[in-house]
Order: sequence, then structure tokens, then C-alpha cells
Amino acid sequence: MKKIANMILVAVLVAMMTAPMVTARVKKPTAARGAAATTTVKITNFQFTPKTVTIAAGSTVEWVNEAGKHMIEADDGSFTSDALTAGAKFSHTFAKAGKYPYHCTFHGDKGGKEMAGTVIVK
Ligand SMILES: [Cu+2]
Repeated sequence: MKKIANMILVAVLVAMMTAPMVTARVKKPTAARGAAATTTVKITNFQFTPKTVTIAAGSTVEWVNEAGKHMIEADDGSFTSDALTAGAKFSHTFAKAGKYPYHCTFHGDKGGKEMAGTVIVK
């Protein structure tokens, strides 16, 4: 009987010691996923900040317009926002790896001219 009691005690101690590790392991991927999920690009003063963002495939870029009227258009036409007034947001999720140059329809042009940026998806 004493052996069984000892075994139970050991099992309980092991469970207590490993429980925090299990919790940490469960929490970590959620935090990592949250960090990779959405990257914010600010639209201010006729420029995109940061001008180039690098994200993981499956992640989303959210453009937040802080001033003026702007419109986000992919150079290859793969995504286009509505005309964004101050305070408006536009999001696009990039499923595939690649380089996605974009520009403001009103203040930029294809090939990184004037008001333009790039999303690099890895
Ligand atoms: Cu613009």
C-alpha cells in the first residue's frame, strides 16, 4: 500500500511541476500568431510608413489613413481599396509568398513612384 501511495505522490508532484510548462507551451503559439497576423502601415503626409513591410504568408496588412484622401492599389491589380478618407482603414491578406508593390492611385504610380510602398511576403 505504501508503494502505491508513493507512486500517487510522485505522479501528483510531476503533474504540478509540468503544469506551468504545459500552460506556457499552449500560450506561446497564440501570441506568436497574433504578432504575425496583422501589420499596420500608416498613411500620413503623402507617404506609407513603413514604406516596405515584410510579413509571413497568410498574414494581413492593415493600412490606416491618418490624413488626406488616398487609395491603395497593387501595381499588378491584385488588390485595390476604396478611396480612403482620414480615419479609414483597408486590409488585405496575403496568402502567397512574393513581392507586392503598391501605390496610391491619386499620389503615386506603378514602379514605386511618389506615394508607393511594397509588401514582401515570405
Ligand atoms: Cu495618396
